[in-house]
Amino acid sequence: MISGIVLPEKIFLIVGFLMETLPHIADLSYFCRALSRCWLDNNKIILYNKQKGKMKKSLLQKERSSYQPKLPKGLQGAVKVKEGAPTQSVSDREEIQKLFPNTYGMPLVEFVPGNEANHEAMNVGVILSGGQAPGGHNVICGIFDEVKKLNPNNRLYGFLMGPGGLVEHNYIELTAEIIDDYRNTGGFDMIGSGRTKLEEEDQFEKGLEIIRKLDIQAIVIIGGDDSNTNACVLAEYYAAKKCGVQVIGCPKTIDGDLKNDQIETSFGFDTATKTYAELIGNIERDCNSARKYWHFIKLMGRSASHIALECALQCQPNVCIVSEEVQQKDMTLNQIVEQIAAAVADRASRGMNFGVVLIPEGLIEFIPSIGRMIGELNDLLAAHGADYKDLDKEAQRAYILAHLSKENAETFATLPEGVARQLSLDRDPHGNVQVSLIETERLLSDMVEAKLVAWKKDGKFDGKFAPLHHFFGYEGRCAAPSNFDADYCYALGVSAAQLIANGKTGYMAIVKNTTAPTDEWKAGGVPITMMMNMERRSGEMKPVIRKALVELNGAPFREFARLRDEWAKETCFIYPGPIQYWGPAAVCDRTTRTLELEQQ
Ligand code: FBP
Repeated sequence: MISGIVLPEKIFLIVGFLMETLPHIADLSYFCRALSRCWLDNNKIILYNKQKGKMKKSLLQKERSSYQPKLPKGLQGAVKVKEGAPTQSVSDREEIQKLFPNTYGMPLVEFVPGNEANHEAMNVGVILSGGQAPGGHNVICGIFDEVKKLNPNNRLYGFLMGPGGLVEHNYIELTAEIIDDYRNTGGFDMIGSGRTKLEEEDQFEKGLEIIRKLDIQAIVIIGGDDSNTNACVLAEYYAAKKCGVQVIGCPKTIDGDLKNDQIETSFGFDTATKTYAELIGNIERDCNSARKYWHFIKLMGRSASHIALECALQCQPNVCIVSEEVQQKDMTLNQIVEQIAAAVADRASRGMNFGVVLIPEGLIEFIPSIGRMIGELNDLLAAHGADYKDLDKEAQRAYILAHLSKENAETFATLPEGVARQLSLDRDPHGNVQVSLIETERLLSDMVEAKLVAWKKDGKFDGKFAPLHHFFGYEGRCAAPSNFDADYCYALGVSAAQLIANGKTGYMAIVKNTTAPTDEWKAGGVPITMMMNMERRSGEMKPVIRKALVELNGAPFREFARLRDEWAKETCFIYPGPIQYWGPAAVCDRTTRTLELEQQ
């Protein structure tokens, strides 16, 4: 294998090996283990360098790499911990406490300026989990810079392709050279991501093997609600076994649904919504120029409608459906269709045969009758998935119709076949329906069209309806982080490193007061158990972090509800344009409308 390696890499391999083994020259077994480890590690880095060598950086990427994220005062120099009162979970307190006896009830933590102190050397591992979100690389850069600042001998290991990397022992050491390549960039490609669910004891034990081997003191899991729930379970497991391994979480997801009294926003939401808003604004302008199409735009957000709502506030489309409202008003699919068709017909009556409709990706599960049906289907697939999987398409449909209750079977039967099929496919490893695969935008526009044809016959519609379809999701998940996300993520990384240095486990890194100037942000940590409650997952009650849905009495929704009738009647489009990285702070450092309105 060595013959294929170029000279500097050979030198790297040999020097690394000698540094590792010389102090232990008398111990033959250690010597052999170290030889194989050096060999594997270096080959991974060689592979990484080869791949990197083929990719060129854009001009923006080059310029942007020198951006120095701004830090809150409490994290700028030496740091001291200020502890608050003990905490309680948001509900189901007894059950959660019983399940997490070692990590329940810990206090909130805030970092404030302190005095310099000596820190023993420590190694840290980091994992990116779940869907990509802009800023993930900056979290890792923040962890790296802070652990090196605490002690230059500290090492940071990145587990590859998500939590699976920990279990399968796939990792690289993150060196300054690697880190510098990814500063302020979007994507998770520094170490990759995955959706492996860490929940089984043998996974924890496999993880422990590599943690011991690399002498890792703490693992940081950067993920959404499900991944942070797993981080908490892992923290409890290692604490119960007194392994001396800390686990820290970081709040990530473009969906914006990992937020509560302690977490103001999940990272990535800011950049992703600004990216979608740019695209929606461009479509609105095209729409207002040609005046002949209705654009149906589905937006990511597996459950909550935060993304759709934020984009609506930024772009003022003619219609935006909010799943949480549909659920609360107990609306049927037909009522949603009528609402959109009414807007189309009204605008047509005033000569405007064009418009823009935003649809949240998770809508289908929030239509109460369909939601109930999916709930039963989830339990059915969890219990009988094995027999069901081997059947062909037709037999699967028949199986479901035969096993669902009468009401739910009727709902299933009324759905277009493609949609019903998508709902009966495999769940992701966390038991979620893969809603990004369901073409809700097409389903709705087809049904609106059918309704308009009927209304035309009745003389209730006199216009044209030419729909176009779009789905914006993956377009925004790896965008170059906005200044907000670049700063926020870096501060989260630094906080995570500080939580580790201060001996915390089962905590999530947090940064608050984020609508104030960065200097005034407050960094710290929240015990993950504080955000938990019991929910039904794959047929069983499980402790999970409560997902934050759009609150209909919250300021963002109320603002939308105040304005939406006018947006439907008139053309009130706003064209936000692309994210700006340099220029006036009012443009470059602006947060989301959601955060502005919530923090007002
Ligand atoms: P996370 O919750 O892991 O952050 O991912 C959210 C999300 O981007 C959803 O908006 C979307 O439904 C889903 O991921 C898509 O998943 P995948 O990347 O596996 O296609």
